[in-house]
Amino acid sequence: MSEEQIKTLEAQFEERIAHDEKIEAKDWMPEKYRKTHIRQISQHAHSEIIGMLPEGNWITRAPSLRRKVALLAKIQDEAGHGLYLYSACETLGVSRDELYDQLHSGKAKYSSIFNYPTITWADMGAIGWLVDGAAIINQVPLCSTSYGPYARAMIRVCKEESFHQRQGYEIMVKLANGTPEQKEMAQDALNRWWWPSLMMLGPTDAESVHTEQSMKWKLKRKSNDELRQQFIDQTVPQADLIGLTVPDPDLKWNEERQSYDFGEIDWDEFWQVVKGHGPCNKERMNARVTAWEEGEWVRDAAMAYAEKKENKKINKAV
Ligand code: BYC
Repeated sequence: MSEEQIKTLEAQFEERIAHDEKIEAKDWMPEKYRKTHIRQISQHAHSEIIGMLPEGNWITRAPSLRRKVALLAKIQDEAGHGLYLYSACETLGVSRDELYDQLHSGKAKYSSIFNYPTITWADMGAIGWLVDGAAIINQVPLCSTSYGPYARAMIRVCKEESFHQRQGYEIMVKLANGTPEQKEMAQDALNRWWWPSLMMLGPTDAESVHTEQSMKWKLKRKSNDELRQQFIDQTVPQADLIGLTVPDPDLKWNEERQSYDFGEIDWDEFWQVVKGHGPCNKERMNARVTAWEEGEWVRDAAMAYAEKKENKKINKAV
């Protein structure tokens, strides 16, 4: 293709983005747009898959049958989210095997939040309330992202995430209204998950390398700092309502801005976790790679069965 032709296609592409038209898999798109989407969608898919592990740790120890069923369903939803997202990513011309390989070799990123331990039952409440809460705030704008397959996957994901958030908050409400020990457990979980949840929304706008371009392409519809502020403003009143204290001495309602001012985030901790040095990075990767290797016979058996069925069909047709 000549340079002139590419320029024309680029101009048409920008025009479509400006008119909020969805870009579909078979449409022409700039190579950088395709690569940026593969990066973000695959990181998102990996986060859903690795995100099952901290909660999976509590399935056998859920305090009642009702809690166990709800937790199992939530984790299963996350597996589903990972699969929709891998499928959306594949429409951009990358294979599922390549994506898994990037995750298992440690080349691909996944959300920092899943590298923290889940040490009490209250952590199941805190994850649903705070982590899924932050995820919804980040993902609702993604429902109107410019790439069609990603936007459509996000609509379904968001519907399920809002149940997850309520499930988590309900656990926190119960614990906060329980015995002093239970309330203390809820407060301890909030203390440990609050700051990592703020970090999960990504580096500050000043530090974010991709935001500017991603906003132009309408991949991102809001910046990391805007989403973080929205999360804080939404979540602090929820903590107040159940008598828990957000662990930030600098948190203060700002009458003028009609928003909360908040304390300094420890960005060194964030980057350490992103670089693989968080409390559970190694444990998460080991668990994932082991599950993948030990599941090989299941994949092989499914493939053998599918091939056998296919051969039968062909033989019948002949
Ligand atoms: N953790 O320029 P920036 C869930 C990286 S799953 C690790 O701001 P961008 C759930 C970033 O990748 C939730 N790395 O990037 C599941 C970039 O590095 P690369 C996951 C992070 O993309 C189970 C560099 O830092 N949600 O909901 O414009 C149970 C510079 O950042 C993180 C999604 O994935 C992080 N937290 O903005 C419960 C949503 N933050 O790629 C819940 C989709 C940044 O250049 N993703 N980095 O090597 C997004 O919206 C955006 O990718 C982000 C980051 C806001 C996360």
